[in-house]
Amino acid sequence: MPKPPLLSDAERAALPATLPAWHSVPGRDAIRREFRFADFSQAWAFMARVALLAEKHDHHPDWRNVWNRVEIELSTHDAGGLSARDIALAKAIDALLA
Ligand code: H2B
Repeated sequence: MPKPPLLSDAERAALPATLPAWHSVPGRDAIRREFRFADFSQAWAFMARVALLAEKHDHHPDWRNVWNRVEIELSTHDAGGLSARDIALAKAIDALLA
């Protein structure tokens, strides 16, 4: 895939409205969201669904799981920062829980 452009200032300014649950990451051009579930089994089931989404998007999260908690960070490695691919994947992840 060709290297995607980084988000414009206008696209960045729209982020709090379009992805209110996601926050910027200090020191990295990325967005992150933390999820909490009832237990590990539910967290892992969610991760399995995100993994399938990531494959479909050919775009993969940087993430961490501690028992019932899943932390997801999105950034486009190929572009060295946030691109439309991160926004698309974040929206698709949010839609899993809607
Ligand atoms: N995921 C993320 N987060 N950033 C990328 O730049 C990226 C990816 N690139 N998944 C894709 C895969 C690339 O490495 C493959 C070759 O398409």
